Amino acid sequence: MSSLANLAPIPELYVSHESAQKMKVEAANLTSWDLSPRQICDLELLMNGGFFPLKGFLGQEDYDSVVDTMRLKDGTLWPMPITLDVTEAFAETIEEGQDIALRDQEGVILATMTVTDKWSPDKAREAEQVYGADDQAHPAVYALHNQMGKVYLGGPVTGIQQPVHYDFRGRRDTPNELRAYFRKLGWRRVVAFQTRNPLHRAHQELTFRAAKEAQANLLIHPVVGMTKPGDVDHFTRVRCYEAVLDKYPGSTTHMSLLNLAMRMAGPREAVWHGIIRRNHGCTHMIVGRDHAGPGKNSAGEDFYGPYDAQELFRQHQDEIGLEMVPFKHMVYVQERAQYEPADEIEDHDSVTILNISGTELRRRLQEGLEIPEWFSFPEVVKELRRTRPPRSQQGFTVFFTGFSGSGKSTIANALMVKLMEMGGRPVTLLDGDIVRKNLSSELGFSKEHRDLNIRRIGYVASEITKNGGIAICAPIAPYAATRRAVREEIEQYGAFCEIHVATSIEECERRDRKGLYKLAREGKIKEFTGISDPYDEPQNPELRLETEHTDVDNCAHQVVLKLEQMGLIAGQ
Ligand code: PPS
Repeated sequence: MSSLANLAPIPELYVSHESAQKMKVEAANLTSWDLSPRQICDLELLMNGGFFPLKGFLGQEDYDSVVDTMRLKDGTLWPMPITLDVTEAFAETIEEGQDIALRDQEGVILATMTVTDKWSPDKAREAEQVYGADDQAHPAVYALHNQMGKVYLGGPVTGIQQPVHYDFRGRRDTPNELRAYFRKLGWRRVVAFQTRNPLHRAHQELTFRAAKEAQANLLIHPVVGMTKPGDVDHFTRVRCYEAVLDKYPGSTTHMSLLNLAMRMAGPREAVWHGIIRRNHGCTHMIVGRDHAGPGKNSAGEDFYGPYDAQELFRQHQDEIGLEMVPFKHMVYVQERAQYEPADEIEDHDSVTILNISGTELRRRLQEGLEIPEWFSFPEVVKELRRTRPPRSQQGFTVFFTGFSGSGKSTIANALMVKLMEMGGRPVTLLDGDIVRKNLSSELGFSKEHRDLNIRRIGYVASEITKNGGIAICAPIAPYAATRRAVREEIEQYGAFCEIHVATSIEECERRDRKGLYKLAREGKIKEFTGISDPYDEPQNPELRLETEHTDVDNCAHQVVLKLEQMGLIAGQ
C-alpha cells in the first residue's frame, strides 16, 4: 500500500449546475419519496463520493453479496448495506425501471433515482450477518425491525443538490473539498480520528501521539449525522471540539464534520469508516478498543470482542487503502503529571494511575460533582455542564395513571403547588380533562383516540422536559404500550416518573364523583375504563400510591420524596 495519499478528485454523483436546475423542474413531476434523517445522511455521502465506489442505493444482488460476504457482487470490499427502505404502500406504486425523486424533510428534491430493484429483505438475516445477532438491544437492529420500511428499493442516484445544513457550515467538507485542502497545504499523510464523543485530555494526547508516530497530519473527523442514541448531541460536541482544537498546533491539525449515520456495527463499521476516510483523502485512521461498539446485548454481554474491529481492519487494510493506527489506551500518571500509554508504563507499582470512565463522567455531570483538570479541559467541561446540568436542574415529567376518579388530578394539583412553592423550574399540569378540552377536543374514547390523546400529551411533556421544565400529566392512559412509547420519547430529554394511582375500580365506582360510573353501568357511556374498556396495570411504575387510606397531602408528599430520591429535586 502506498502511504502517500492520492489526492486526485473522487467521482461524485452530482450533475452540473445547469442540468440540476433543469432536472429539478422535471423531477417535480416524478413520484417522490420523503427521505428519513438516516437516508439523507446516506444520500449525502453517496452523492459527494464519501461512499465511493457506490453509485446509488444497493440493488438486490449487491445487497445479498454485501450482507453475506462484505463485498459488492463484483468483489469490491464494501461492508455495509446502503439501502433505501420504503413502506409497502409506497413500494406498490413503484415499477422497476421507474425514476423517483428523493426529497428532504422540507420537500426539497435532492436527487433522482432509477429504481432497478425492489424486494422485501430478510431482516433477521441482515441483522445476523451485518450486526452479528438478531438482537434488538443493538440500536441498528432495533431500527431495522421497528423504524425501517419493509421493502428496499435499489438503483443509481443522480445528485441534484447537497442536503442543506445551517449549522457549522464552515466546518463541513465534502471528500473533494478535503482533498483539495490537503493538496493546497501539501499534506500527503493524514491520520483521521473518528469520534462520536467529546474529546478529553486523553484523546488529545492519543491523537497527537498517533499523528507523530505516523509522521502524518491529523484530521479530527467527528460524526455529526446520527450516532448512538443517548450520545451527547452534536451541537454541544462541536463546541467542545472547537475548544480542544486550540490545544493542537494549528498548522498540523484540521477538523471537519462528517454527516454520517453510524450503525454501531463494530468490526464491519470500522472497515466502512476506513473506506470513507480513504475517500476523504486520508492515509491512516485510528482504530480504538471496541470501535463503534453498540454496548451490551440483551443477555448483558458485549456484542463484539474489544479488538474484533482492529482485527478485521488489519485483515482488509490493503484493500481499504488506508493504514490502521491502533488506539493506545492512555492513562494519567499522577507522579509524572502526564498521560502515557497504559502498556508502556513499566513502573506500575510505584506510580498512581488515574482514570475516569464514561459512566463515572456522566455521574459527575449529573450530580454536579467536580471533574478534575487532569481529566478534561475546563472549556469542555463548561460546555458539557451547560448542556447537561445536574439532574436537579434538568426538566422531567411526572406521569400519573389510574382509573377515572382515582384521585390523579387532585394529587397532581397538590404536587404542582408543592413544586411551585420550591421554585426553580416552571411547572405545567397536563390534566386529563384540561387536555381533552384544549388539545384533544375532537377525540373520543376508542383505543385509537385514547392513544392519540396520550401521544399528544407525551409530545407536549417531552418538549417541556427538553426545555428544562417540569411536566405533570394526569390522564387515565390505560394502555401499557402507549405509556412505554411516551416514556421513551421523554427519556431522550430527561427523567420520566410514572406514578400509578392504584385506587381500585370498586372504590372509584363507590366514590363516583362525576356520576360517570352510574352512567357507564347503565350503558349510557360506552367504552368506559374499568367497566367496559381495559386498563393495563403498570408493572414497574416508579411509585404506586395507595389512596384508600392515605390523604391527598401525604400522597403528594410521597411523590416529592420519590423525586428527591431520583435526584430530580435538591433535598430540602
Ligand atoms: S385517556 O384514556 O387517557 O385518553 O382518558 P383521559 O383523557 O384521561 O380522559 C378521561 C376523562 O374523561 C371522562 N370520560 C371517560 N373516561 C374513561 N372512559 C370513558 N369512556 C370516558 N368518557 C368520558 C372521565 O371524566 C375522565 O376523567 P378523570 O379525570 O380521569 O376522571
